[in-house]
Amino acid sequence: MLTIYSDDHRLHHGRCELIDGQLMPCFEMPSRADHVLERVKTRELGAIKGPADFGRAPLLRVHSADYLNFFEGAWQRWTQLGHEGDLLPFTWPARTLRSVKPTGLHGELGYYSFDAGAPITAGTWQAAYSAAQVALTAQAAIQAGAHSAFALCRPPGHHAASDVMGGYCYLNNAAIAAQAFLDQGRRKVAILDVDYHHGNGTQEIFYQRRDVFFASIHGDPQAEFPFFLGYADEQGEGEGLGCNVNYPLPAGSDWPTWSKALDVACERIAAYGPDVLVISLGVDTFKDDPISQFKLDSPDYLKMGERIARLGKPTLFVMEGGYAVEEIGINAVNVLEGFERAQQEAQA
Ligand code: Q9C
Ligand code: ZN
Repeated sequence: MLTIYSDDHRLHHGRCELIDGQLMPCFEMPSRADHVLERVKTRELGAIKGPADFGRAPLLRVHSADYLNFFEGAWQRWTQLGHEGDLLPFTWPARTLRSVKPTGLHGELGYYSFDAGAPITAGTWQAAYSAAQVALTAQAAIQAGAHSAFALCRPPGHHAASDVMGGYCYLNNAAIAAQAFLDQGRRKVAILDVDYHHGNGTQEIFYQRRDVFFASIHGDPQAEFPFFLGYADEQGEGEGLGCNVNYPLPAGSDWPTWSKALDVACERIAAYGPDVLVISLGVDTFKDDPISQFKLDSPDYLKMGERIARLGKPTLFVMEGGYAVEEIGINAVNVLEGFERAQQEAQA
């Protein structure tokens, strides 16, 4: 399987995040991608290539122009105000306030974010821009005939909505790639989000659409981030009604429980009949993940890849979360190897 990767991810290195009342070093750190890349190499998964540059146009198909302009320019505004630490939001237009867009930097940042988990640093825009190009380059390989490809994206993307950042995410790499498939002639795309957290950004982007089916298996938002989206009764709206499906699972869920949800999700995807599949590949479902509560073990990821392969669709894997840094490479690449093994057996 081809892997697309860019060193630009290193340009994004947030300093800290607030966890249980403590400022902690960001869990979403550069070594995550390093470990995945290392495992891709040692397992000889396939060629590793850098991204092409498709420009801003495919990003604008998913994100608003004002959001992209704000994100790109925020760091310079922050340094012009004399600051050098990470730029972090701390006030949001919650229910009792108005969703006006203030002109000052902090007001605008609150308008364009939903939590304090997405710090903007000097290189964040460039890293996120390159991650989107990584996803688009892997998408282009599938469009050119490859059956699968792996976009080793960092920072991740599935919490980023059309004009809101948060949850370590800025640009929705999976959504940008899915939209590119449609813009290049595919009629129906399914996105399966296996990250531990609900893909609220991806859901929002496609909620009223019937050309994209979104399925997510995740920690129950009653008790887990992002708390305010990801419930089982969210089924899509208007034309998109029936094209969104959430599988919230309780803390402690292990492979027997998790894989039942995967089977049901795969059946729904098969019934939808997509031309192509995009996997939001988070491996924070791992038993030793420091911020998550599921109990998947490393061999389970092979089975996950096998089940996905049985859908028989061209498949783009897009890296999302996973914070057990030592095991993130094993777990992510296990999904890809399980997929390839099942795929080769099906062909033989
Ligand atoms: N007490 C992704 O996996 N906050 N984002 C966690 C834990 C945010 C995760 C706080 C988690 C975001 C892409
Ligand atoms: Zn996650």
